Amino acid sequence: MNVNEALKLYLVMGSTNCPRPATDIVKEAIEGGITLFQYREKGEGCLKGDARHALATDLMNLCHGAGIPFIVNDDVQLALDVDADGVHIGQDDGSIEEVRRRIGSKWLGVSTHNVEEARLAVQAGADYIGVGPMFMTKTKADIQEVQGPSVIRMIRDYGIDIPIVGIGGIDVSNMHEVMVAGADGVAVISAISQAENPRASAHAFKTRLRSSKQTC
Ligand code: 3NM
Repeated sequence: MNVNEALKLYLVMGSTNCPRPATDIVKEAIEGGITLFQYREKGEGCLKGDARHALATDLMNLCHGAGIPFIVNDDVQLALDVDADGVHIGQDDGSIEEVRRRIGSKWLGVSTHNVEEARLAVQAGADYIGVGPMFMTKTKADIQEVQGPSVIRMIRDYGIDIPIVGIGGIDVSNMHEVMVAGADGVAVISAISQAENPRASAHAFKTRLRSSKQTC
């Protein structure tokens, strides 16, 4: 699968984002049509050690059973241990070049917030960049200032053409703005992981994405 195809509907989550078992949520989200998954085990009460490894393996098996690539957030060693498809890192997670060296040809995603960070991520060998926060979010406390989808437009206007996924406060009602700004897809945590019906939520995103594509 191409990276830009996979980025269309990117579910990001770990056990702390879920009101129910993470495996149930991911199973339902897969049925609803997510195209990529990132295991992001963070925050108070997050799993560590064997439990973290076990959940990563269970979620990766669910994803791979459905042909969906499995990415690990930050934890390069875990990604290598379970043989994930890729790693996603933030600006404070060490050198991008060093992570690239460790993971070889696995996919590498980097969180960016402006043109300069995007430029450096591309130069260091990222396969895709996340750009956020698109909108206000309650899910991540230490977010940068919300600049909205226009940051993606600025990054595209600068000439950066690698796959881009928008993140932060995205729901079905505002995702179109992210797509028309030049994103290949949307990354969401709460809109799917905390939805009453994750399957229906993912399905609604997919339906909206199809109509966005026609107008992009
Ligand atoms: N990164 P939700 S915003 C993990 O701006 C993350 O880089 C962000 O959660 C960034 O979809 C964010 O629930 C949280 O708003 C996204």
